[in-house]
Amino acid sequence: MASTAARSVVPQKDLESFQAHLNSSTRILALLGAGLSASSGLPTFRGAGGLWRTHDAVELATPEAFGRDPGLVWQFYSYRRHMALQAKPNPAHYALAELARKKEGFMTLSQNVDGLSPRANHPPEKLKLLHGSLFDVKCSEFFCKHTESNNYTDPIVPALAIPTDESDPTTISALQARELDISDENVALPELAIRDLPRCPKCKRGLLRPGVVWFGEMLPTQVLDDIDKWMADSKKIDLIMVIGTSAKVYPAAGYVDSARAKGAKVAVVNMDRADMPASGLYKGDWFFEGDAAQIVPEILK
Ligand code: BV8
Repeated sequence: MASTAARSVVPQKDLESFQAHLNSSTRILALLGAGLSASSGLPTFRGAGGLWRTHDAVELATPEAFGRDPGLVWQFYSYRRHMALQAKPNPAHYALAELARKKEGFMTLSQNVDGLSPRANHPPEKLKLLHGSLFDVKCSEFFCKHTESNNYTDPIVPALAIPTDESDPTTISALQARELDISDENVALPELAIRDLPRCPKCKRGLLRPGVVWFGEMLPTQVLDDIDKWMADSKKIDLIMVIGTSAKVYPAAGYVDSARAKGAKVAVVNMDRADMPASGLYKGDWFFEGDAAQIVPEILK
């Protein structure tokens, strides 16, 4: 049976010119956004994915929201932890990890907090998580510096367990009881008492909070320093790939301009050509339109 070569999703001319540049590049940046994980089943941050129940995700991702209603914010993050743990890295996560292993001067800047790049064995020294991780937690008390990394306990406390549909007599055991979709505003959200939320084991006073960077918060200083060091290198930057991001969140999006200022060509991978900022700054030298999970493995092979 003749083998059916995988249908190329990228115009041959663009593919050839991009790959020629990639192969001759030594210093390469990749800026990743939620679109990279869309094919792993995780909703993006804006557009349809940006709403959680009746809340705009951007509004829940703030210290003010946590101060006002820590239970609701924890239910939002516990749901995302649960979904991210059910999801799997897709071929694009693996292709980027592979390139990072092959190319000495490669650095990935990810805005994603879903843990999928680390689970695709992306070399940690070449992966900067600009916005933290759903699987880090830290104390919300300013004076307490308690932090925990790689906390994959799901749910992190019993009160945050995803409610199940006990009314369905067909389920054989509780384990198979259907989980309710609490991202649907028509599904009742369990009431939570503050005492049921995760408490800091160190100072015993503060509530633990998700170890992500909320709007209005500084990005992790160590991450910023590492990137500044990498960027400060006198050598030019040959290429920045801008993958699955609306490039609207700063200072992350600012790295595209910084890379271009150091000579980088820009390759954009996005499902929607219209979604990139209209400003010419993000006019890519290459614009690969479509699903990152399909395009990235193809252009990096
Ligand atoms: C700060 C963690 C200052 C939480 C997130 C200028 C300079 C500095 C700051 C600002 C500035 N202007 C405005 C600000 C403030 C703000 C900001 O940028 N606001 C925006 C809304 C304008 N920035 C901040 O607050 C930052 N902090 O600057 O602090 C400071 C200084 C000193 C002292 C104190 C403070 C902090 C920002 C970090 C916020 N946290 N995440 C959480 O996840 O819950 S950001 C959040 O948005 C996610 O991390 C997400 O990754 C990120 C960006 O979104 P995208 O990844 O791009 O996702 P989006 O849905 O937007 O787009 C998806 C794209 O994929 C689309 O284009 C779509 O077409 C495409 N797509 C979809 N499917 C596919 C696809 N592409 C390919 N394949 C597919 N299948």
